[in-house]
Amino acid sequence: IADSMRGRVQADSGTMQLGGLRDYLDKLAASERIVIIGCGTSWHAGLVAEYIFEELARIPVEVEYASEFRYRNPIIKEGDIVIAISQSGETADTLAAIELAKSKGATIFGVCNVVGSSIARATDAGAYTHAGPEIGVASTKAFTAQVTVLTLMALAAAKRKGTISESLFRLLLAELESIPAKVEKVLQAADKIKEIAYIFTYARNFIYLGRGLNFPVALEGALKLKEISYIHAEGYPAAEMKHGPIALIDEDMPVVVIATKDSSYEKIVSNIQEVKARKGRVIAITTEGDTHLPSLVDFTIEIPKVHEVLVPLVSVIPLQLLAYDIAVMRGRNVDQPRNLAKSVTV
Ligand code: F1P
Repeated sequence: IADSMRGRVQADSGTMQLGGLRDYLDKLAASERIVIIGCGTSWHAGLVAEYIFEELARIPVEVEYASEFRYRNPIIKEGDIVIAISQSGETADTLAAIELAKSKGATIFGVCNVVGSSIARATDAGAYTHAGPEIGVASTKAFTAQVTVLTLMALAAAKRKGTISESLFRLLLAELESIPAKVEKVLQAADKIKEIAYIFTYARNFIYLGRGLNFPVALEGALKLKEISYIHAEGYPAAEMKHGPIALIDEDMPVVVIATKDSSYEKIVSNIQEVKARKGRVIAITTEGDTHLPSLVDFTIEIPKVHEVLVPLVSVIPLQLLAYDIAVMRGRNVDQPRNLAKSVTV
């Protein structure tokens, strides 16, 4: 195990420990800017973290594909914190981006699944997700685990900075503990998700829409579908739809909308109305007990109520299942999709 990443992540309602980061928390809290790098699903986890760090700890965050960062001349100053996220810990683009950021004086934090991996060893500090490596190629549990670790980091920074109230801090820690049970609940909707997958097995395109923290989840849902079923899918912030993608909508376009009951609910409902007015077929991820959306959309998949800051941990699950079911129904090898490598080391 890399010395710098020897930490365990634990959350209970009273204490919080990020072992491998503990010595660096002051630095994290004092930072004026955080740059998050990663590829694929790890980049999406970084996008979720951007919302959470900015909301709770009020630290400006930029999120960049490591595969782009490494080939330009990014402005990194001494004192900047770079958080590298990687499931495998071996992604060549992320490793190269770390080396570049290091050469410019940044402190590097890592969030990795694989103990002792190259990325873990290249960082100054970090936390293992302890989710274990993915069995298949496409990242699924890694996303949830990465977002959990990043949320704990943001909470720790927010607590040190005093940008979060004690009551919200405790509420979010308690809510984090309730996530496994809520995920279990979503898994009980597996049969319904299968039925929806059956209807759309041979769709040629999909659009995924979300707002706020559910926007990166929309990107992730689209990526899972592309990776394992080879269906063309695009994710957009719901409000971006009117700036172009709306031209694609007709009765042959399934649109997956993450429409949970949070601060952007009213707005996302109006986005759904825009899609329905153009005959798009809407599959909505809704909050348990929502009686309005089922009358507006074609299909709903309910998830339990979760605090808005933590909603990606639960809202991503039905999208992963939908992609999985469609891929299986199309006869794809979900564990070993064509053209994809478990770790992209070139
Ligand atoms: C990044 C990634 C995965 C994706 C696929 C290819 O890997 O893009 O998100 O599902 O496996 O690699 P990593 O740096 O998170 O290991």
